[in-house]
Amino acid sequence: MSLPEIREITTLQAHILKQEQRHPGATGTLSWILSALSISAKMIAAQVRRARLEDVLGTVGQENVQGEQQQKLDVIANEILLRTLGSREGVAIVASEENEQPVILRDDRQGERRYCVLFDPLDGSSNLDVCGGVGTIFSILRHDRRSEHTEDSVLQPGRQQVAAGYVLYGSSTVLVMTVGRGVDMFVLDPAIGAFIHVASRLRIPERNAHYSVNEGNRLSFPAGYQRYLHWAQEQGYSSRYAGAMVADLHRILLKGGVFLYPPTAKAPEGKLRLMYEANPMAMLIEQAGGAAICAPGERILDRQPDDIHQRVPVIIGSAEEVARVSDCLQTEDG
Ligand code: P6P
Repeated sequence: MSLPEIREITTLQAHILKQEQRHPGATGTLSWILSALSISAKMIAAQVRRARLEDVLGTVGQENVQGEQQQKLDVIANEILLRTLGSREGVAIVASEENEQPVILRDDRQGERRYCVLFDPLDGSSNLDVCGGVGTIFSILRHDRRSEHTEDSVLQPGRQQVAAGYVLYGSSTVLVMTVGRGVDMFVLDPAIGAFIHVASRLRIPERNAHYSVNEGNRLSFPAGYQRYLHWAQEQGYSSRYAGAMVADLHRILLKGGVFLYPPTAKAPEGKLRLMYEANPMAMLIEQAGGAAICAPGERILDRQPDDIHQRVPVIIGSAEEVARVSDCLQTEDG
């Protein structure tokens, strides 16, 4: 797959500053937040790379708010993000998969613009023990001072995001992000400790005979999803599933296809969290020319949240592939 060619060597830091200079009214607040996320990614990458050596793998023996076994690195990654973002004046609220409630850092009603940063610190962390891909997902919203309760400022639909991205700790450490003007990709060069810009204006292929779903849940999928999987297998589609949304969607961003997490018996609303998994990934894929829905005719980015940890069904990927799934969901039982 040929990526849009990059001619000059630019680091993530330089790219952030270049984007800021394009907006004369920019205060630099968002740049500082993106810089904090970059530092966090480097620190988490260093931890992930040495996990087995420093025996930080495995669980801490307690569950997180999701009722999932917390991996030691979940806790470490969460602490890194809370501390780097906490030092940025422009951050009003942070919300994490690992924290039951949003953390209010600055609650002033006047003053310069501030932001809310939501994140899944280590998505797919159960892959750590087997050296599988894991990732950090982040979403940035403007802080809404009009909220009656400060913490409700984070309950905005995904279309309000000002930036979104992920870091994939895989065979290399890749950071993919958007500030609403296309999708850029960076790769960490561990020799110099910098993210190097490798692609801009990324476009997801319009089609690819490839789907990504946990087939183990298939018997409890709603009929429309069963219809789609039957059709895809009759067409000879390939199936790939890493068990980490970031790893699966990075593959689909670069090669095309569709990622599904339907409602299941265990997760009737779907498993993935709207605010810090589905929304940021939906913004990225739409910015790359793809589609992201939670039901036929309903964009994920239009779903109005009422709880920071709410879950949502997810159909994300190439526009043509998402449309095929949507058609199968709408076909009457017949
Ligand atoms: P399952 C990881 O736990 C995660 O939140 C996503 O990253 C991933 O896509 C999904 O859950 C995997 O869930 O039920 O297939 O193991």
